[in-house]
Amino acid sequence: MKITDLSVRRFRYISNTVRDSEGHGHPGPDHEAVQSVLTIHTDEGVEGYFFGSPPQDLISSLVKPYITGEDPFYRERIWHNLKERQRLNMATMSDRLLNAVDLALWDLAGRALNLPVHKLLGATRDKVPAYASTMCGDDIEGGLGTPEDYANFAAWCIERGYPAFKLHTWQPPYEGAPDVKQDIAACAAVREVYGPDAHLMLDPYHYYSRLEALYLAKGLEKLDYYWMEEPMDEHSMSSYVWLCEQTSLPICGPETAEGKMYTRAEWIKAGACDLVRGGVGDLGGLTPLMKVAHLAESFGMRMEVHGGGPGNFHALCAMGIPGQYYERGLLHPFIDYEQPSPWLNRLDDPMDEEGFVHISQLPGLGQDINWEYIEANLVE
Ligand code: LLH
Ligand code: MG
Repeated sequence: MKITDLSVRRFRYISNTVRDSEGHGHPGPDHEAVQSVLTIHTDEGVEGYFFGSPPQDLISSLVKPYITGEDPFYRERIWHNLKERQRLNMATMSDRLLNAVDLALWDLAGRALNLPVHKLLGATRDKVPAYASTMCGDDIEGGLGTPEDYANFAAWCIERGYPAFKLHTWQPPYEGAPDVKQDIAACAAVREVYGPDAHLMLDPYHYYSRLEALYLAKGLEKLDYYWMEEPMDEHSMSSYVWLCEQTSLPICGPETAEGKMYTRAEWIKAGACDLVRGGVGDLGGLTPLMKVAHLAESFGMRMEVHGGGPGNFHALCAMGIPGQYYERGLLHPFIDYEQPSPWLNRLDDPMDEEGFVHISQLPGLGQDINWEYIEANLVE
């Protein structure tokens, strides 16, 4: 089989999420937005898909020349070739671009062999417990504006079945943010609601100082939190070593630091994290995510996968030392997460009443795509 072409189709949909000036998502009025789907075509008619593709011009100029004519089953070779081209194309050839191509190739392989991706990888399970992962704090009345709002939302999440809960707290541009005392107040309010035994996590503002991060860690030790992620700029690995040496609270990272599996190896070696982190989007695909999962396993460490979506979910269903939770969200009292995106016929991560998300058994990434919707809403 040979790759013959890569194409990107764009289509309209109605979104209820808006971005603040720092790029964080929050609920907002319904408005028209555009989604895109990358298709990898082959000479045998089998295709692979990825939603959220970078634009066609980047795919055409940076990817197409290098992978047209390749056998799509040579994912590892393709990924390495693209990774090595990043060096002279830093500004344009992002890990997110690599992720789009890599996931479309995994999808294609699964469709060609009629197997879901977790079974191609070597599956360990078909369901994973989820934690409720909130959007970042806001100033919306009845939203996520106060510690009490987080407590009220936590009560709703318990009812829905989530066994665990992670707060993303307030960040600029919200007035008064960031504020470590307000973060701890919100974490205390959620502990109160979830009770003493539940697993609770915090993901605060990402640019606190060392002393602010330590203040948070000490507060969370008292509240018996399960982990904290990314309280400081992850480019300063020494700051994370410093933090880990002074707290018994598990520190989970790195999440957004560049450098794929190489960075994760350095963090493990330096003692900069207790739980390893990364997702398909951060690392450049499922191919490198599985390398990091195996790296973590080799050091007897758990890897907690960043973010949801089919690539991350299939990885979680194929890990030796399993990541404990699937990150479901981002959630908010005013967003109906149970409603599938209009281009899908069903959710990628349906959750039962006990808080388990169940992996799709459809071939490839397992998405049930509504092509009729996509065709009817194409943007020229
Ligand atoms: O900053 C945000 O919007 C969130 O932190 C987001 O990146 C989220 O995906 C995350 O960090 N999850 O762990
Ligand atoms: Mg995070």
